[in-house]
Amino acid sequence: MLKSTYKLVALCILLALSASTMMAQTEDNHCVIWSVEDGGGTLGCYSTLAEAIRIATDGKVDLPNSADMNTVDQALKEHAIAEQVDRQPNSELNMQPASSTVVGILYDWTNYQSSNFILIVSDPTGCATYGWGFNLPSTWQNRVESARGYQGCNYTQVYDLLDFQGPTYKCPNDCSTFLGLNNDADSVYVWP
Ligand SMILES: [Ca+2]
Ligand SMILES: [Ca+2]
Repeated sequence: MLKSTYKLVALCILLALSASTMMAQTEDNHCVIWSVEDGGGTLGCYSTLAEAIRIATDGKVDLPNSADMNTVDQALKEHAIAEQVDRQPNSELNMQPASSTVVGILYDWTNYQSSNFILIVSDPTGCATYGWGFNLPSTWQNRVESARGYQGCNYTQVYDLLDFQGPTYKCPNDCSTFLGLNNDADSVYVWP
């Protein structure tokens, strides 16, 4: 009797563990993080790229959840141009900058495929004058393989270790592969 109770408890634990693993796999697909300069906090992970981008841009880039990578890429580029127009001296929106701006997207696989990690900053001018650093959380370390930059961020530099240390590779946009540092980066800098 005791033995079968143990078996039942073990089975329940196993089921609970596999359920949480499956949940983590579906929820961890599209994550959003602030730069080190902005405190480095996370805005969480979302089940679709469109939803993550909506959160990352305060709803300014609002696409259907079915939107693919290329649609999102195009919308972000158009949004960057619109933000530049907004900052013209005569614009009514000039006094209301976005509270978060996407400066880059990292991808789990080469050629901008699979899960992604969205880099945001509080400065709506993005990389207009300087670069931004990001320490990747443990679930995203040694994982990314390609990147695209936005808002004037023309280069992505990956580092093997946290805090921009260790072997590094600086890649111009669009960066379809980090070559020898694929699945190695723990921190990233985006540069003008
Ligand atoms: Ca990977
Ligand atoms: Ca590493």
